[in-house]
Amino acid sequence: MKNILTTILAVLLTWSAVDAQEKNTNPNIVIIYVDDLGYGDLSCYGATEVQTPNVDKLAAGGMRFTDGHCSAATCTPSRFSLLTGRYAFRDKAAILPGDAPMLIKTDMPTLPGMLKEIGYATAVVGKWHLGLGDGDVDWNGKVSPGPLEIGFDYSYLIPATGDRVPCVLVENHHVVGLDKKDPIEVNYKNKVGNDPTGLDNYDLLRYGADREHSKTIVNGVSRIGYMSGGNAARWRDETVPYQMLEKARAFIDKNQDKPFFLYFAFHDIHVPRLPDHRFDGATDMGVRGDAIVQMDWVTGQLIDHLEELGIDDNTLIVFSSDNGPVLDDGYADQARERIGNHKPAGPFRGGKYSAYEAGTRVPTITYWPGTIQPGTSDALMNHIDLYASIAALLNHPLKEKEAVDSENHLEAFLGRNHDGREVMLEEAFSYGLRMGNYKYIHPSKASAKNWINFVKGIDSGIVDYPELYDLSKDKRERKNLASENKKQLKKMQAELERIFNSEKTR
Ligand code: NG6
Ligand code: CA
Repeated sequence: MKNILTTILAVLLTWSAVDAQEKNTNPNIVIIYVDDLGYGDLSCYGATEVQTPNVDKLAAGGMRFTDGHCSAATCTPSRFSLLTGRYAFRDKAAILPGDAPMLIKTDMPTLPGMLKEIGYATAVVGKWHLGLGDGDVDWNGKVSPGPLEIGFDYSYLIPATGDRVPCVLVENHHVVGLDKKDPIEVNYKNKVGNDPTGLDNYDLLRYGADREHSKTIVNGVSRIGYMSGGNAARWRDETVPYQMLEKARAFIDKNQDKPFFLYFAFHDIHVPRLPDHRFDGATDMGVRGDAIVQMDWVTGQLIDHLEELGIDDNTLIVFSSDNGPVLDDGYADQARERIGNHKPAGPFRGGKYSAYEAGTRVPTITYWPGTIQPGTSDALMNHIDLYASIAALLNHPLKEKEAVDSENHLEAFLGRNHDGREVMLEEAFSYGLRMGNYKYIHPSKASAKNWINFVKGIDSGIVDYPELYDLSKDKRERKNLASENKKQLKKMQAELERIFNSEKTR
């Protein structure tokens, strides 16, 4: 009798497993989002001073885009657009302080929310920088709202950036490893507690820093903002990549039998650049180059893991970056001095913060063995379109107010055509607009101009006259055609105006 029952049970279990497999044929989706990685920072995009064999493997086996863009030249707006399919200007998304409230409202449709609705297990592991809490976040209690309130089932986060307090990791709703007897206090205006700051204790620092980055010292590096307490929970920058990798692997393991969405948001190669010592000297460029190699290694570990589980051919990987490159971003880490022959922005003008091409034109690769045929595409692509394109892949209709700026370019993302966008906004401290190979930059009086031009040493694209370039002849945006091609200029100005005044519906 017992044997018969066991057999029946075994048959039932097998049936339900087969049933589950049949239901779950949707591909896994992994977005690997590097921080501040420039167009020229990978060997598959022409770098010679650093080798990135793991990302190169994605490029060689997938589609490598030469005109792929994040939506903005800084982090918060790019991530906002990636997850919501909305241009950042609509919701005034700009670089956030580390104690900012959650930027994505909980009733706003999101990419993870859509995927969850379709039956995906969803996770974000890595840098968040989209705000947490509703205005007075309680780091010692429940940190909410956050990713779990906008469609993620699991989150493991650097709350803002590596250079901003609080320097603790947040898993789901709680700070990891917090000793309640040593509560965290965060203040972006006034000093709290007795921790040394960079301003007063220069001798304790591993790197010199600008004034903004000279507040509370954590792990030998002064940060933006003050914090006290939470000593047991404070991160060690060198270990964070391994912790992220472990959490990502665990999420994949747990959900390998059903479709999952993993948004893996690297902290590398943002400042402070503190790669683990095993990568010391991996390049001749110092920590910025070594952080690229670390990022490449972690990417390789993720790919290996998918292969080991035998799910790589049912997984779409999108690899890209949240904005263009920067060398000196607040710390004296020798990135500028040791750059040598390396060209972080490749052939393009500008970099992070800039309205010129290098602000948003970043490495962009899609990889899906067996489905995407290897190749290179010059289609005009933008991360903001992943939302509508993934919806199309899954035959999921979008609602009227969902992802209003996201266009379906699935065929181009999969390399089946090279059509891409006809018109594209590039958001920075000023605005750029692409129309085919024409590039327009809108006049601006943004006050960030001197800071970007002279402190960061990056051409900001903040100019008080209109600029027009023909990228087919002038990749580096050198010859301003605004006065000789008035017709094109007017057309693009009118289009920009139309975008700014457009309704927030599809
Ligand atoms: C800037 C920081 C910079 C970096 C950036 C955000 C100063 C002077 N500079 O305000 O170091 O943290 O914000 O970078 O504060 S991003 O990649 O997250 O957009
Ligand atoms: Ca960034």
